[in-house]
Amino acid sequence: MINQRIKEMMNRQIKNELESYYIYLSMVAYFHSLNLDGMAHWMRCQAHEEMTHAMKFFDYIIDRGGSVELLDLKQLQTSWNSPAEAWEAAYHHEQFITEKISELMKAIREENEYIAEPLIAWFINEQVQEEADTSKISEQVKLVNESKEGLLLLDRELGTRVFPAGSPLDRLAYQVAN
Ligand code: OFO
Repeated sequence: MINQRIKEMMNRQIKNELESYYIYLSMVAYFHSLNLDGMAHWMRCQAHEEMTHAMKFFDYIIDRGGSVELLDLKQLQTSWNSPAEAWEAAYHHEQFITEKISELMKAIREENEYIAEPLIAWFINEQVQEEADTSKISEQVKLVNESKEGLLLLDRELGTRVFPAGSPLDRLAYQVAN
């Protein structure tokens, strides 16, 4: 049976992951509005991935005999002043998620809930990647600055991202591919 404190934290983390989904989806719409379809595509993949993250916690709570509680999502930012600002916001958001995952690891150790450690260790590795990706793109967007050619080139490159898993609601697909 899942420890009560860990269950509550994981339910809050489902909300955080769904808010990640929501904010990245909002960025998809923003990038499309600028005709930056490659960036929009990259963020679509990212939003999709965030949904799989939420579902990992969702399924874990159920597997451990706990109850999933879906909390209210807060209204998030829907527009940015520039692509650079949006990418920087994505990077800061990932840093916030890393903080939350680290708090979970700390709590798991305090509560001796070691059975949850592999799941949280997976998320810790994932955050290294997610911070690195968003920080790199954010810096690249700053580098090209006002150059429309540079921005279009970067947009094209980001449009090649491939999301390997199937539906985020398909447990087998996301467990294997993510
Ligand atoms: Fe973007 O991170 Fe989920 O966990």
